[in-house]
Amino acid sequence: MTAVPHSAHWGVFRAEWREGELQVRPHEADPNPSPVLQNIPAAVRNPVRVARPSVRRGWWEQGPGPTDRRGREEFLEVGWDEVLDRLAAEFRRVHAEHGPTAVYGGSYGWASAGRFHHAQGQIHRFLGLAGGYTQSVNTYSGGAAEVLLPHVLGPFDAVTRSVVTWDQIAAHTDTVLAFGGMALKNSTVAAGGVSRHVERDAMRAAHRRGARFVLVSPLRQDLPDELDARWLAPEPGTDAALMTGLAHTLLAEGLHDREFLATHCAGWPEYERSLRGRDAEWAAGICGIDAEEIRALARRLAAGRTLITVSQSLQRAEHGEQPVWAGLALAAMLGQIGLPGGGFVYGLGSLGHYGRPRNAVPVPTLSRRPNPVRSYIPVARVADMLLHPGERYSYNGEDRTYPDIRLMYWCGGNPFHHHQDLARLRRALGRVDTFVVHESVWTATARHADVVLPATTTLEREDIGAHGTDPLVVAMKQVAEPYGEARDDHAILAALAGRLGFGPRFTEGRTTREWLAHLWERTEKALADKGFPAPTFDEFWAAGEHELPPGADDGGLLAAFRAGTGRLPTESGRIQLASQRIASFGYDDCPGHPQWLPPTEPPTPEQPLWLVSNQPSTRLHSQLDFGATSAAGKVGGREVVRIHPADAAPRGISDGDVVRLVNARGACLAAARVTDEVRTGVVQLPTGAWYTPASADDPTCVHGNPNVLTRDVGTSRLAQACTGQLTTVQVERYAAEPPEVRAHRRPPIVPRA
Ligand SMILES: Nc1nc2c(c(=O)[nH]1)N[C@H]1C(S)=C(S)[C@@H](COP(=O)(O)OP(=O)(O)OC[C@H]3O[C@@H](n4cnc5c(=O)[nH]c(N)nc54)[C@H](O)[C@@H]3O)O[C@H]1N2
Ligand SMILES: Nc1nc2c(c(=O)[nH]1)N[C@H]1C(S)=C(S)[C@@H](COP(=O)(O)OP(=O)(O)OC[C@H]3O[C@@H](n4cnc5c(=O)[nH]c(N)nc54)[C@H](O)[C@@H]3O)O[C@H]1N2
Ligand SMILES: [Mo]
Repeated sequence: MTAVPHSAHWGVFRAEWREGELQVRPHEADPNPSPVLQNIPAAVRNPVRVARPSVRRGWWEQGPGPTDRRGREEFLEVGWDEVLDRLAAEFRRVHAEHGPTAVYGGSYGWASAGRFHHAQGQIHRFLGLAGGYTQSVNTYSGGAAEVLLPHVLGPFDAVTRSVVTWDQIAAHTDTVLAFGGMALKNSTVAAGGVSRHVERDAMRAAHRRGARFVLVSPLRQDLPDELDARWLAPEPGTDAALMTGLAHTLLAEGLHDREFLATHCAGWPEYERSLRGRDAEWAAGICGIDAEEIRALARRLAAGRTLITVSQSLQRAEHGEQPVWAGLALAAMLGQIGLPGGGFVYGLGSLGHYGRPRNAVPVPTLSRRPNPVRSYIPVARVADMLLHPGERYSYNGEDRTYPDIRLMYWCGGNPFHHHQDLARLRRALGRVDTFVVHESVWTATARHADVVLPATTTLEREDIGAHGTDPLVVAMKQVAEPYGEARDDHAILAALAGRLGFGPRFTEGRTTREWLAHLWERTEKALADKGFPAPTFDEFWAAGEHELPPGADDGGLLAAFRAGTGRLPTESGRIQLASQRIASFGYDDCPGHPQWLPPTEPPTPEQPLWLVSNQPSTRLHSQLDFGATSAAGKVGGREVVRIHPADAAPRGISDGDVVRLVNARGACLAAARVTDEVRTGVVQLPTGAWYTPASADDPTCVHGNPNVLTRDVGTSRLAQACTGQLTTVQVERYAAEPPEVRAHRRPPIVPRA
C-alpha cells in the first residue's frame, strides 16, 4: 500500500503499511507536528479493542433495571442482530412507559476527526429522529465562559476563536500576559484536525521582535522556555484576585483608559467602586505574588500593545466565571479591546483552532437535526441528574428540574475520563435501566455499560477531515480493515433506525461514499460562487486534499465594535463590567460584577496541597492511552505526578517513587517526578490514565486517574460548569509493594450458556 492521507484531532498525517507495521508520518506542511501522532499505530490491532457486541450478563439474562453490578460483572458476546433487536425493544419500552425525555443522549465527548462519521453528529441525528431525548448544553472545556461571555461581551464563537490571531501577535503585541499560559502541548489538538501547528513559530516571531511574555501559572511548562517568560505562580484559583489588584493599580495610578471605559463599557462606576480597598497588597495576601511585582506588572501592561489571555483551565474550577470576567475588565481598563494583537482573548493557545482566521468558505459538515423535545442539562451535571430526578436546580437565570432518565446512550465520549468524582458517577450510573455505549476500546465507560457495541476507528473507514479555521480539507482514506466485528457508528444506528421504523429517514438512502460527496457539495458550491478553484468530489478524493482560501484577519466583531460599526449583543450593547441581568439572578456564587470569591474547599491540614489536573501532553484525553507516546510518558506503567522538592522532602518522596494521592472522595497511585517547575503547595497530575480500580471492592485507581479525587460541583449557579481542574489532596509515599497496572485489557468475557 502507498501512503494515504488521514487526519486526527492532533494532526494531518500519511499512513502506510511497511512489513506488516502501520507507520504514520506528519503532513509535510506542518511546521511543528505533534508527537501524539505516534499513538495511532497501536489503534489498529490492540487486544483492548472491542471485538464483538458484548452485553453485561445480568442485563441480558435478567433484563433492564437499576443495579450496582455495572462495572463488576462479566460480559457475554452476542450477535449483531440479536443485540439490535433487544435494543430496539428497550427503546420502545422506555418511550412507551416514560417518554422520550427518559433517554439521555448528551453523549459528551471528542470522538474522532472526520465530518461524516462524527459520533456526536450521528447520535444526535439518530435520537432526534427517534422522537427526541434529553440532551446536554455547553462543554466540559469552556462551560463557564460559554455562559458568561454572551452576557458580558458577545456570542462565544464570535468573541473567541478568530478575533485575536497568531499573525496579529507576531506582528503587533508588546506584552502577552497569559493567565494559565499557552502550552504547546495543548495547541497540538484541534477538533476535526489540524494541518499546520503555527503557535510555536508565531510566539517565536513575537519574541524575536521584542515582545515580552508573562506567564501566570503554577507550572513553568505552560509557555515554551525559549520565550524567556517572566513566571508568576500565584496560588491556584486566585487569578481573579491578582487581576483585581492589577486593576486597582491601574486606577490608583491613573493608567486606565477613561475614554474607552466611557464609550465602550457599561457598569464602570460599579466596578470602580468594587475596587476600593482591593489594592496590590490585598491581592498579594491572597495570591502570594509580591505587591511590588503586581504594581510593576500593571505599569508594564499600560506601556504598549498588551494582550491578556485567559486559558480555559482557569474557568474549569469553582467560581470559574470570575477570572474570565475579571480578565476582560482588566483588558477593558487598558482600552485595547478590538485593536490588532491587543485586548482580551479567551482560550488562545488551549486548542489549535483558536487564533486563526476562518476559512473563506464553509467546510463539509453533517447538519444537525433539531431535538423535537426541549429537555436538557448543563453537560457536567450528569451525575446530579441521575441521582436527583425531579429535583430543582438553578442555571443561567432559570429554575429547572432534572428529568428521570431510564436509558443512557453514549457514542464517542468517555464519562469515566471526563467526569469528576468517579465513585459518585459509578453510583449515579447504577440508577438507570440500561446503559448503551459504542466504543472501539474497553474503556472504564465501556466496562460499566450494559451493552457495548464495537465501533470502527477512523482508520477503518472513509471520511472527510476539516475544521473551519484550518486551510486543509483531507480525504481520510481507509487504512485498515475493521477490527473483529466492529461497525461504523452510522451503520449501527442505521440498523437500529431500521428496526425502529425510520431507517430511510436516517440514511436518506445514501451510502457512505454518497454522503461524503453530498457533504462536499456545499464547500464546492461556496468555492465556485466566490470564484475560487472548485474541484468536484471525485477530483478532491483523487487528490487526497484541498486547500481552502483564508478569510479576512480583521478582528471580527470586537474590531467592528471598537470602530463604532458594530454593537455587542449584551444588555447595554457594550462590554459589561457589571451586569444587572446577572445581579438579578441573585446568585451569591456569581454576583453582578467580577470579583475573587474564596474557595469552599481550601487546603486544610488533611488535604494541604492543590492538585492541578490538566490536559496530558502525551495524548488527547483518554484516547489511545495504550499508544507509544502515551506509554513512554509513564513510569512503571503509571501516570506521573509532579511535585516540588519542598513538598516532596518532608514526605520522604524521591523522584520515581510510587505515591498515593488521597482526599475525602478517593485515592489514586502515581509515579512522582520531583521538580521545581511546579509551584510549592501544588502537585500536578494530568488527566487521561484509564480508571483502573485496585479491585471490585477497592476503588483506588492504581493507574493515576485524577478524577477519583476531583469534586463534582458546578462552577456556580450561573453556568453549572465542570470544575475538574482543581481540587485539594494529601500526597504520601506508597511504602507497600505497588500493585501491577493492568489498565488496558478486556473485562472478563464468558461463553454463553
Ligand atoms: N479532572 C479533569 N477532568 C477533565 C478535564 C480537566 O481539565 N480536569 N477536562 C475536561 C475536558 S476540557 C474535556 S473536553 C473532557 C474530555 O472528555 P472526552 O471527550 O469524553 O474524552 P476522550 O478520551 O476524548 O473520549 C472520547 C472517547 O470516544 C472514543 N471514540 C473515538 N472515536 C470514536 C468513534 O468514532 N466512535 C465511537 N463510538 N467512539 C469513539 C474514544 O475511544 C474515547 O473513549 O474531559 C474533561 N475532564
Ligand atoms: N495534548 C493535549 N492537548 C489538549 C487536550 C489534550 O487532552 N491533550 N485537550 C484539549 C481540550 S478538550 C481543551 S478544552 C483544552 C484545554 O485547555 P486548558 O484548559 O487551557 O488546558 P489545561 O492543560 O487543562 O490547563 C492549562 C494550564 O492551566 C494551569 N492552571 C491550572 N489551574 C490554574 C489556576 O488556577 N491559575 C492559573 N493561572 N493557571 C492554572 C495549569 O498549569 C495548566 O497546565 O486543551 C486541549 N488540548
Ligand atoms: Mo475540552
